[in-house]
Formats: sequence, structure tokens, C-alpha cells
Amino acid sequence: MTLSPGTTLLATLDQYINGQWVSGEADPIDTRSVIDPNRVLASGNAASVKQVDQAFQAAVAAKKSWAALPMAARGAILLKAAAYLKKHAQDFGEQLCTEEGKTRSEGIGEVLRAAQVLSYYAAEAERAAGSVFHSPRAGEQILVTHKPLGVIGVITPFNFPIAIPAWKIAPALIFGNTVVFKPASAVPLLAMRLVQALAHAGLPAGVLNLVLGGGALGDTFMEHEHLDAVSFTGSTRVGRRLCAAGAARGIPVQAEMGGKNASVVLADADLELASEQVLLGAFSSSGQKCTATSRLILDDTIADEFLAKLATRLDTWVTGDPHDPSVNMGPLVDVRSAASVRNGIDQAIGQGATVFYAGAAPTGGSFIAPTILLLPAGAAGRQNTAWRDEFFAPVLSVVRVRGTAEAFEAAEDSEFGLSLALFTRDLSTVVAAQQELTVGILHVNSESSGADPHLPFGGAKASGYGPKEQGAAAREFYTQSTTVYLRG
Ligand code: UN1
Repeated sequence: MTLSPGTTLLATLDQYINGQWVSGEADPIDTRSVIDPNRVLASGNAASVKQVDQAFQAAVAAKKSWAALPMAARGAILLKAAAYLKKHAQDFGEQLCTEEGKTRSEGIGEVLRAAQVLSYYAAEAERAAGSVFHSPRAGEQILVTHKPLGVIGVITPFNFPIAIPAWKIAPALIFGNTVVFKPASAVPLLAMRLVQALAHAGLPAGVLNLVLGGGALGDTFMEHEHLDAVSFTGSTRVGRRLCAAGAARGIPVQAEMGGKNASVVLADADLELASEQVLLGAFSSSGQKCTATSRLILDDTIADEFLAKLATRLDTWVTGDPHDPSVNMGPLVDVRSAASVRNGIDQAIGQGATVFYAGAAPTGGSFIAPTILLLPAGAAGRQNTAWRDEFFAPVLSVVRVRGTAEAFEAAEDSEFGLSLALFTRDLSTVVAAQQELTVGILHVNSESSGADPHLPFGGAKASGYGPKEQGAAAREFYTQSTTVYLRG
């Protein structure tokens, strides 16, 4: 393959093991621009199995002294790393845009979000360390204290190449664990940027180790004797496999997996607001978020008006080079994903879906135009591939329903249960939704995506397994508790 002329590499892809950047010993790897696959952004070699072992040995060797460091001292390192990311947000955000394909402003926003996550966990030393209970016996108190688990394997997806690693690594570290981190093979550059920030901030050797390579490295993790827990975000297929492997050897696994999130627009909704939020939920970041809206449930009485509003908004939604500030949406992460989505759309049409909206997009490459599919009402439409399978793309599948009960029934008709956006002005409908819908995150009158660092994040059904991520919930996963019956 010929390389674009005049381009210089942004970095060498290296492993970070025991506080040193080292060359990989396995096959050559590189990372390329999503817009111009001839442009290599960075290249190097993948980690060998032996290097994965070295990473685990380093993490084991570092764990005692790291856990012994006062939490405030650990927090100071996270805070310094956050400042480094803020300082480099423009550059790293631009690189994120080139490597992953979300828009430049989304890329910068994501780097800042990673910084925010680090700052949030840096303050953990200022929060409660555990809890104290009354005892039914005189002269006794009961304490619940938290200790680190040990060495955490962190396995992350391509779609948030710095924010998701940050929201796993920051709590792992602040609670006193050490980490071996394997990012998605499509986004090694941004993974290196996060590690670089923490290394720059003075993280002691061995506390965080980075190994680069394909999915098989993740399986190597699962077999490593020193692995104490795994936090994974990615597909339900891989997540379930990791959960089973973890259960077989008795270690905790936290898995954030697929989504097929619905937006429900009821008859009394503010349609202007709802159409704006559904647009963002379905098409931001090219729909490549596990929280993206991919199912749209419309009350029959407002369906035509709503779809007309959504189409009008989409008419000004520009798909193209994500570096261009006038562009709203870039390509998918790679041509293979785009081919699979095109195939999924064809299959859905073969099963009775009709195309309501097919936007404009550059031809070729991994671009997928924003697409709205109408599915037949009732159970027939809900058997369609486009209703059941996660496409991870800017494709929205619509069903019409009559009334709230039918809308909730359609929303529940999915194996997934991550996020749901409900559009209504009626408080009792909101209360009913909160009671009846099986989702980890419920948005009322806002888009289905988004996750603030101080709040629990995670899904129900096939979307999630194990304790939730982020906020105070993270402690549940990253520590083991001891119940202390204490008498003086
Ligand atoms: C968001 O909605 O902003 O993989 C975050 C994902 C999720 C993160 C979503 N774990 O898309």
C-alpha cells in the first residue's frame, strides 16, 4: 500500500511495561486515518504473550506499595494527569478525530471528559471511605471497609478511545489497584495518550501497564494467574465470553455490552425538542455509542409530524470529513463495519422495512449516510433485524404505536436494556416509565446518550453484567469489602 506523501508519524506504537515504553515483540501493527487509510498515524509491533506476562508481573510487583500510598497521594497523580490532558486537549482531540472518526469537536470534548473523570476520582480521598453500622450488641460497632482487589485487566472498545479507558483506569487506580490495559486495536494512539498523561504525572512503575494487540490478547488476560478482576466494554458476544471465563476461575468481571436503545415520543411530547434530541441521540458520533438511539417508537397521532421535523433537521446534518468544522458526522471506524451495516440495511429492507430517509454522504470509504427505516406496526416490524440487532451506526428504525401502554411494550421488546429516552409532558407517564421499563439509564426529554462521571452507568438485560461503572458505584467493583465486628 502506498503511503500519503509528506506525512510524518505521530508516534511509535509501544507497550508501557513496568514504567518503560518498550517495542512490541509480536506482529507489526499500525493505526491509520479513518478518512485516508493510506495515511499511517503511528506504527510499531503488538505485544507478545511474554510481554503480557511481564505486564502482569510488573502490576503484581507494584501493587503493595501503590495500595499503601495514601489515597490523597494517588489522587494528586490523577489530578496532574487531568491537567496534562486538558493542556493537550486540542492536539489529542484532533488525533482522536483522525484515528476514530468522530468530529473534531467531539474528539476534543472526549479528551476533556477523560480529564474530568480523572479529576472526579482524584477527589475520592475527600469522600467516605466506608460505612459504620449500629450493632444489636452492646459495646460493638460494625464497620464496612474497602480494600483494593489487586491487578485489574482493563479491556476497552474503539468508540470512546480515551474516555472509557479513563473511567475504568481512574477508579481502579484511586482505589489502590494496579492495571494491565488492552485497548481496541483500532485506537492504540489515544490509549497511549492516556497512559502518557499518567506516566507524565509520576505514576510509579508497574502501576499501569499498556499492551497493544488484537482481541486474542484479551483471552491471554483471562488465563493469567495474577489477574484479579476484569472491566470490559464492548460487544455482548465478547463480554459474555469474558464473564464466563471470569466465573470459571472465580474472579469478578464487569461488562458493559451492547445496546439497542429506544426513544419513545408520546402524543403529548414537545415535538421540536424531541426531534432535536432524537437527532443527536441517533446520529452523533455516527451512532457509534452503546447509548445511541437506534429504535424510535412514535405515537401514531404525532408520527407524521415528528418524522417531518426530524427529516427537516437531517436535511442540514452534514456527513463528511470529521475535521471540517461544518461537518456534523464522520465515517464509521472502518470499511468492514460499514460493509456490515450496509448488509444489515439490505437485510432489513428484505424483511419489509422501507427507507423513510437516506441522507447524503461521501461515497466509498466507511461513510454511512444517516438512514431512517420504517418498520411495519405490530409484532411483524419488531421481528426485523433492524429492530433486534445492534448496528452501531447512524441507522434509526421506527415503529408506530397507539398509546403509552403499547409504546412501553415495544420499548421492552429487546434483549438489551441500557438506555431509553422518553418524550412526554405527563408526570404520571414518567413515573410509570421509571417503574416499568427495564433500563439502566432513563432520560426524560433528553437524548439517550450521555454519562456524567459522578453517576452510576450501566445497563440491564444483555447490556450489562456486574456492578455499574462510574460515580460511587465504581467502588463496588474495584474494591473488596470487609465487614468488621469491632469491640474495644
Ligand atoms: C455516552 O453515552 O456518552 O461504549 C457514553 C459506549 C458507552 C459509553 C457511552 N459505554 O458507548
